[in-house]
Amino acid sequence: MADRPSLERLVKLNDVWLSRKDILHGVKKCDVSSQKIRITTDCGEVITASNSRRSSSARSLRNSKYGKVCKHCKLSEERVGKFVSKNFSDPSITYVEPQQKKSAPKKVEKKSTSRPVSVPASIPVSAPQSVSSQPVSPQSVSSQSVSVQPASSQPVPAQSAINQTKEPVPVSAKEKFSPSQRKRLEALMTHDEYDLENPEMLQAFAELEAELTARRKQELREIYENSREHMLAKLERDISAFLISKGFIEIKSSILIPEEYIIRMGIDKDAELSKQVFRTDDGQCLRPMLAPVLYNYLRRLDKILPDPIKIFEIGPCYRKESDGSSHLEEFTMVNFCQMGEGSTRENLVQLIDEFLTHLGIDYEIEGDECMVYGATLDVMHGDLELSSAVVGPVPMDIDWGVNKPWIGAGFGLERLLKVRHNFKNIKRGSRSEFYYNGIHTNL
Ligand code: ATP
Ligand code: 9VF
Ligand code: MG
Repeated sequence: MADRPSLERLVKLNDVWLSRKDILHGVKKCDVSSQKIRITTDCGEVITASNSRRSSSARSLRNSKYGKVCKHCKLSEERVGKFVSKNFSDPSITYVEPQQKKSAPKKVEKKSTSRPVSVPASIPVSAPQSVSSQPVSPQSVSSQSVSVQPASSQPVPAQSAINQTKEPVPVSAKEKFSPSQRKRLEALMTHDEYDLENPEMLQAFAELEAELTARRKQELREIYENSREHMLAKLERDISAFLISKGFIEIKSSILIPEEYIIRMGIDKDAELSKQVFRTDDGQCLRPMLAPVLYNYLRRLDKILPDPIKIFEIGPCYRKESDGSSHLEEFTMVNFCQMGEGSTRENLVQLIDEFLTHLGIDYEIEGDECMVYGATLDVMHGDLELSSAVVGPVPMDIDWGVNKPWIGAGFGLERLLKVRHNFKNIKRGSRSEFYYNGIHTNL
């Protein structure tokens, strides 16, 4: 096995490529990454394949068997002959791979045994398992350019074609779409454009998919033409401007915080929230909330700034709770708080009202309890909690060196987007490679 030439080497030796239909093409250009090989044929076709010695492409090139010669590549007889009659014991050709090239792909191949090399037939909607999301290590890139698989080259149309031919005339919508087709259509719909459960839905999958794909492409092109803003980033900017206009100072602190802050927030080791914390191996963790550092700011700024102190931070928070349509492992929180004069429940409610009126979001306030603060005012939109808000002081203030009354509220930005855009799943508005402003990116 060790002397089996890499696919890249086979292409370079042979100077030809065999398509899946066994058509022999001339090779004009060959780009290689650790995982993929991208061939530009003499006839102008661009083919991407798995860059593996064990791939079917490598086997075909080793075996020198082909069906037809591509008419458009205009291959000379000499070139075809060289391919057919090539002799692997030719002493002028060395099959020993350059050292660094040999070890890097080997590692990748090992990896590929535990996961499918080709993109699975069902289209990955949100699961980050697709091969193209694998990082490419710089050492393993063995030629000019890194071949990044464009989303459009995934075998979506091929699958549609297969389903189209296999699918019998539908009796009802329920029988009409396979689970993977349904998943694909749901991913493509930004709102309820079609009721897939309705038996009157007589359009074929391929037709529907094409229609939705065209709409989504058009929307992305319009965004590129006009606003070019990401909805999450824009919401952060809007909130930031609003709070600054209300006299709050903006803070940006570290996402990595000492693990000890979690304990000091009254979250003991056995608590649910403690189990949700992502910890590093050096006593730090990814912050699950903004309050600990805001406490430190309130304590310090109280010695410097006039009373009341009004501060806020907006940024990523992390909790191990990705289940459901309202929880993300990586979400964005805004926490605003005021300490000192005017820290009353009435002012807190008024501030929340101005905040959500500014954002155009309906809400109701409910009383709740939580382990960190005790009593909270939960801001709800239907069954969805948009925020927990608190009127201090609370006993743990002593542990943070804070000794004045305070009010504060923490909102999840992705939940605000979910409500504003009526998203079924919070992922549409989150940090993601699969959705841009709620639009599926694999089009
Ligand atoms: P829930 O009970 O819905 O899990 P929570 O009470 O644990 O939320 P808080 O600690 O009160 O959440 O955090 C304040 C706000 O941050 C929440 O009201 C919500 O808007 C948002 N938030 C919290 N956890 C998440 C998450 N995992 N994904 C998205 N947003 C979240
Ligand atoms: C209320 C939500 C303790 C005065 C520095 C800031 C608040 C909002 C809490 C958040 C949390 N608390 N997810 O605290 O404003 O901390 O649980 Si302060
Ligand atoms: Mg809460």
